[in-house]
Amino acid sequence: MATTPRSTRRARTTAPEAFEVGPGGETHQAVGRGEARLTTQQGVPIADDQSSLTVGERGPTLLEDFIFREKMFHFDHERIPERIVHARGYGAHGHFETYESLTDITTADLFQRPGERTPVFVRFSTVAGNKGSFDLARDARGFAVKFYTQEGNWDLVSNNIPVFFIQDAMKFPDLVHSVKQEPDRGFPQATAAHDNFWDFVSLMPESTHMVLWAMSDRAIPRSLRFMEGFAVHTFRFIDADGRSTFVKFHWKPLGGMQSVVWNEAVKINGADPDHHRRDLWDAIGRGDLPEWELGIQAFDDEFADSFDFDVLDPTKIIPEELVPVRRVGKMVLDRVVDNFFAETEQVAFCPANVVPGIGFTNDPLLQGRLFSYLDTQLKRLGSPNFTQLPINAPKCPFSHFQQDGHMAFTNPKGRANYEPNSWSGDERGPREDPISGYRSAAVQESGTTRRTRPASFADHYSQARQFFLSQTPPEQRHIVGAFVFELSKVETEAIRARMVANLRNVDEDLAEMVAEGLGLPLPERATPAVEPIDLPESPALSILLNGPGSFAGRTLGILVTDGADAKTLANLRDAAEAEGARVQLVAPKVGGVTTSDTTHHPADHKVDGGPSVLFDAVAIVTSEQGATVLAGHAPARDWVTDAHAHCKFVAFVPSARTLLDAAGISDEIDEGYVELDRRKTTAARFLKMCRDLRLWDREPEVAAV
Ligand code: HDE
Repeated sequence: MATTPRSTRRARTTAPEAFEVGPGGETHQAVGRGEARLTTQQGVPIADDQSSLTVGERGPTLLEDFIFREKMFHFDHERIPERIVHARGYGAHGHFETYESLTDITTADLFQRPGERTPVFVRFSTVAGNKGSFDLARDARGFAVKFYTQEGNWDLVSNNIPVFFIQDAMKFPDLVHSVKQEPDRGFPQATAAHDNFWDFVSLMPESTHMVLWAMSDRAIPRSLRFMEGFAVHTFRFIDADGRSTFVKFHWKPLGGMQSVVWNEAVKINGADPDHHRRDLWDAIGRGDLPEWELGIQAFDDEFADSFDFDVLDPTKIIPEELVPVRRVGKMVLDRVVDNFFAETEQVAFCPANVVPGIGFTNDPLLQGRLFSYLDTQLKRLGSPNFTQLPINAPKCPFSHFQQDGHMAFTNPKGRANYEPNSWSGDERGPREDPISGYRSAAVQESGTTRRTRPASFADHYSQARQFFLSQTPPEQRHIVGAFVFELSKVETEAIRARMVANLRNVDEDLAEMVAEGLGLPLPERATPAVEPIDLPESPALSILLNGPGSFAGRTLGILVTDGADAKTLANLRDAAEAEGARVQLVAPKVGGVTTSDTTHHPADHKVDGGPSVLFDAVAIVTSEQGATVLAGHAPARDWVTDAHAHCKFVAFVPSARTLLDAAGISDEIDEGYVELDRRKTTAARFLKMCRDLRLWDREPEVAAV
């Protein structure tokens, strides 16, 4: 066979083509790998990358081996400090489309023209865990969005919980120290279930509201695609006349909200620690694009003055029933990253990155954040020029006199590096823009300097109570279960008792159930700074009352064996596709199975690699013989008992009863089960049933949850 000579087969190596423009208009530094010749960083072609340079066959390595030294030197410096919080994250690109013009309340350029698209980059994260921790930790999720607008970058750095643990940035280092691993032993990580965290929050009544959210299913989302986002603080919109309107920002997932149950989260973390990032990657890859609407709650001083709570207090929400959320645009994530490090790791968000038309308030937590993020980026990214990294650089023209420093890539030409200057033409450099340049809201301030909390921040329990009472019974059960689980990991009984004493101010039943679950005598009620009041329930706070009503974007896991009925399997696949859902096959061997019609189907997982916790609903399509084999296989029995215990909808062929028997659940078959026959309508009925996501009525019956 004729072979191409090596020298012509390989692409000629050229100097790295510095920057390449991506589909979203962003720039990547392109170092082509494909067919290129392997070189050093200096561009020197490498003949042998397998062995270092030694004296003789078994002799010492030579210091002159610049190829080895360069490779090892660079490797030694590959890591940068992980984020002090939100270390574990995952990012994706997309765009934001404006629905309607908001010219009446803001000059923010991205909100002026309906239909206009602004590129975005989003990074989701957990808060407490280190970079290598697991995705399904019980934790708030970061939801940071960078809008590359035509008037500069706007970072909306949000969480999936609308309130925060503390009211003043001064307490942030204490909060974070308490939740992260304990300093003497270096564990536990990625969990708040330990003494230091509960010691801190039980001494800080202001954290109670957020603690309730953190113990709810909001803290264990099924997918990053199925959770809300909130910017927490009250911000300002500023109009062309400098007038400002208060605004709170919300993200509403168009896929509907959904969470998992705790027992499931624990198992997902073992089965697939990357569950959320894989889910996002897969969804974008298959074109099932995640979407959120951006909502605003806009209000004026009059509302702020009449509201029961201080709109500057970040431990409070404004119920949606009081100020409805107006949906002003839609974000679609349509592209995964090319390089995790360059984009997800190096992206630098900062709440101080606002654009003309958006401003701050005096929320003391927000004011502290305005300092912290820039400061931490310098430490993490090592140079004030991190803004020049392609993921951080604006996509609109920018021009300033800041210069030099480590790794300065965009270096202006010309003489002037100051202003005012009297140079002209290309020499003069940029000038201020008094018309459309950034202007802060004109706000009158006066007062005596002091360290204090305003009296208007003093009610720490009423909204926590409102949150608890607004939940459906299964959600309330989950909150109780979460408190019992977390506090049972606390070794010091006095801390458990102090927390339950606080909970008595939220709801007596809640406190009693938690005390009972801990085997703790009910402690005296903690004395609140302000007696809580009863607020109207807010249905918007429940996940289950705001479910998707659809199985679209969800995954049906089908347990299959050789000899399974081909028609039943095809019916399920068709019904799932019609519903917009995805199917994954789980088989005894990942090589797959051969169905009754002799068709071979590769599997997505083998049984213990694809436990049912990875799916939203399950089906069992086995042959008689296959079911008998699975019945003797512990992971297969767990597969069905877990699906049952996690209240999932289950479809099964009659022959699968052998497996259900062995798993001990044949007597517990309820209205969440569908026995499959060979009719398309039965499969369709099952998929329709799955729109409810879970059969919560089963929950009280199953001890495992
Ligand atoms: Fe952050 N936060 N934070 N935070 N935060 C950081 O900045 C901080 C707070 C949030 O994906 C850090 O670049 C202080 C609230 C997200 O890169 C740091 C206070 C909310 C992310 C920091 C808060 C957030 C961060 C760590 C209280 C919801 C990840 C690394 C005064 C509205 C962004 C970094 C990403 C990251 C400080 C409270 C959201 C240390 C001081 C409230 C989503 O600067």
